[in-house]
Amino acid sequence: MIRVDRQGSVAVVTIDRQDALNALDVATLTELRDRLSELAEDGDARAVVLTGAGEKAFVAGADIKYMSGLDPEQAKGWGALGHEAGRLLETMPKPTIAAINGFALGGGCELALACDIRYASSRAKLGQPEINLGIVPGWGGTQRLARICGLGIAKELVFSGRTIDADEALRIGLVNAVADPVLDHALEAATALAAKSPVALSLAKRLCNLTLGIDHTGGLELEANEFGELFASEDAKEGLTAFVEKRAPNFVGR
Ligand code: DAK
Repeated sequence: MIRVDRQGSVAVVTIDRQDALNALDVATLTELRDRLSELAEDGDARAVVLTGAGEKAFVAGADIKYMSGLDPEQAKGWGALGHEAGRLLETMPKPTIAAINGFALGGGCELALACDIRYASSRAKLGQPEINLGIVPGWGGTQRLARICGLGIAKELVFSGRTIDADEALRIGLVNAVADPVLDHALEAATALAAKSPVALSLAKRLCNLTLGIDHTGGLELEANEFGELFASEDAKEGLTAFVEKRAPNFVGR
């Protein structure tokens, strides 16, 4: 479930599915998209903080069990839903801040990348491990990671699937700061931003986003489409199924 709590004019959105380390299934992701859509229009919410419930995870990714059963068309729909949530975080006319309180892997890292600002707890672990499942990032990771950290770093992380700690995330610019408790830090920053002119802030955000250019949208569309096609491969089925069956995958290259 998704909780939305108000702290003055800051809205704190908490993804709460702790039995799966806040991994996003259809119900949770749909609810997140809907709450973000409401907050985008809500003049009383001047800044939004996104975090995960519990001590362990921000979001441990898209739900692998769900994805293991998808065909290419379903995978495209699943990709589109995640992109809607990401675009809302990226373009809503107010600042969005990720308070990364633990694992931010795969789709979890991608949601954080879609926020304007990222703060991490010293316990946080981040990465794009999709390659280990025989798939690729599908909610903007192949596009946004390069724009935030640079193409060389993005390729290394996406190709290797390596998980990094908070200090490395700070060093490569993936997070803006490491702070404990991270939610307090994010709330303090959000409260300071919420006191600024909403008109100027929304314009500042729109102008900063212009640097993304129209190719960004094209890149996201291409990613969503190509990701869906990948679900026709034996390796994607094998990687996803192997995780569900708790065994090592055997990739055959088809
Ligand atoms: N999905 C489903 N369940 C998950 C999960 C996930 N991503 N991550 C963890 N869980 C579940 C575990 O299965 C386990 O459930 P039970 O077995 O108890 O039922 C429970 O959460 C606790 O996890 P662990 O027992 O594994 O906890 P540990 O502390 O031992 O390990 C871990 C924590 C985060 C290292 C481990 O859980 C892990 O490796 N999780 C998977 C992380 C991962 O690979 N995340 C990336 C997922 S791929 C696209 C759309 C989206 C995406 C791609 C394309 N399109 C359609 C375009 C995104 C892809 C991804 O996010």
